[in-house]
Amino acid sequence: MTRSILTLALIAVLVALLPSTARAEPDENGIYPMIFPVQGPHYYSDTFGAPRGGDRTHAGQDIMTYGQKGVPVVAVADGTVRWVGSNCCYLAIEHPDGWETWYIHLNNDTQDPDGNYTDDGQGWGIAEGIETGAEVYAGQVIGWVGDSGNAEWTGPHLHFELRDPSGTPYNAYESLLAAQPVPDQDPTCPEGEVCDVAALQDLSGQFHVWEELAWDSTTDVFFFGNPGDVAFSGDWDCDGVETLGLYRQSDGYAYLRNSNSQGVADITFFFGDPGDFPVAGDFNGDGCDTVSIYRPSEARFYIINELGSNDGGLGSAEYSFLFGDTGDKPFVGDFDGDGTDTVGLHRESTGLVYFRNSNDTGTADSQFIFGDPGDMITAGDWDGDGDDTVAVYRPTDDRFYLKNENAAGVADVVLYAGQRTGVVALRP
Ligand SMILES: [Ca+2]
Ligand SMILES: [Ca+2]
Ligand SMILES: [Ca+2]
Ligand SMILES: [Ca+2]
Repeated sequence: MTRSILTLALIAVLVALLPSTARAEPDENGIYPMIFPVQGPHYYSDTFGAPRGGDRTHAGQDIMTYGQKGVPVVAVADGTVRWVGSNCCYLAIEHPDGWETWYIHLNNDTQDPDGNYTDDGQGWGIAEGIETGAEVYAGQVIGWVGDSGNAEWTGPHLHFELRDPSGTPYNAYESLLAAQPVPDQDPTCPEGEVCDVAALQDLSGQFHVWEELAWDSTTDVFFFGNPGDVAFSGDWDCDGVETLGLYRQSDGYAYLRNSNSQGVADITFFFGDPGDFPVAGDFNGDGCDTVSIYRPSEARFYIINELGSNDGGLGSAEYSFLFGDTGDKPFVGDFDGDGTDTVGLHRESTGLVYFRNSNDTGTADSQFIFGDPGDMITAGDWDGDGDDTVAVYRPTDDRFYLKNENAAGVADVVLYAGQRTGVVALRP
């Protein structure tokens, strides 16, 4: 029950098989693609440009919430917080295309245990961690509707502005009408099931492990190894918990750890040739994962059912077989749920995924296209039904796309993951 792997080159996106929300500009109809900012009952009419006293005109849209304070406000697109008001409560987000969205009159009142607000201006309606420079993703809660600033004597509402890269306000009315809801928030893993989650590696050598694969789920973050180490995962001590392993090309060693936490490796051994990929899994169905080898220059897998130890070598392969094409990246999974892991390959240039359900030479038992060129693949049992299915991390929009069956088509779940360099599945 494991899988590899990691990855290297980040190829520019060529084909958009799946919709991406990360990079945007108004389309040919003038609509800026976004998530709707207010997550609750609301109404609004087009008040852009309406007179507001003196020579002021209304630069945004007022999204009213029927008198309710505390309605969640989300970032409409990925971006970086550009500024937060020094007195509560307003902020701006800059998006990767240079456009900005402004969120004004967020809540500044205090709430009692019954949920009622006292109009005292003593609250803080900006979400934790939302400060200048913070990265946010489309649909992330950034604050709550209120009546702060010059809206104290009006009904609670969000004054929402969209500004082009020159800073000029842009009428967001049509874009709001066309805005999307926050993506499905159901966890991938049904209640009571045991499921795999994803661990994503970043440039600093930290791993981010989701507690569950769900929207807004928190991650456990810890250092393991060095930046650039190739990550894989497996159950090295046969206790049912899958943990990380690393292959360090610079010294040729594999470093395995038995807990998903910061610390030194529990098991180290010499791995092999610099060009080899580690592939980890339970290739003989004995309940223990081991590290085997894919040698791209030969398109050959070398299966080894024992771990190396004590800085020794990996031991000779029990058997080997040809599968795949030079340049394809290996991954591992129990694709048919029979308790034995087998190998698959991913062609990052095209998104082709193909695998076998037995560890021997032959044609693929399944093949399909999933994801965009440049995506990084892994496989895990995301829904706890016993079979491993594919998922990709997409460097072009920082998202994790998973499927619960091994077939072409759109992802079953899409989660924001942040800027990462590699992905593996594991069972915490
Ligand atoms: Ca274990
Ligand atoms: Ca085994
Ligand atoms: Ca299997
Ligand atoms: Ca499954």
